[in-house]
Amino acid sequence: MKSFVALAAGVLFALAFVGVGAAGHSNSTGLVGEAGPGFTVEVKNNGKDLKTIRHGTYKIKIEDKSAIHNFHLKGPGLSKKTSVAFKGNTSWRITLRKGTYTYQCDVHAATGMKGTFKVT
Ligand SMILES: [Cu+2]
Repeated sequence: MKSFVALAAGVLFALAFVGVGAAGHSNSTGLVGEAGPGFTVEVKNNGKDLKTIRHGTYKIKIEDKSAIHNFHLKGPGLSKKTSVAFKGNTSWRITLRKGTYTYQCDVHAATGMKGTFKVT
């Protein structure tokens, strides 16, 4: 009886853990690239501005919030972008290698609508 209680507690703990993980995912967990609606472009990881990240394969959600901007991510072995006219959400599977990656709006990069992060 004692071991059954322990087992049941373990299963409940595991279920609670999975539940928390799933809830976290719907709350912008992971990488998000955002362009617009103003003249801003950013990449966040779990809600914080991304500065550095380990190399590897990631899923990144792209939120292109304006038809006058696009979101372009480029760096070692990678160049992916939404079109300027596109407005909406999409997601990419990307492989990040060691180095520096730049994200920008191609139309307004020259006026500062860009940023970088490092991959270690
Ligand atoms: Cu722009």
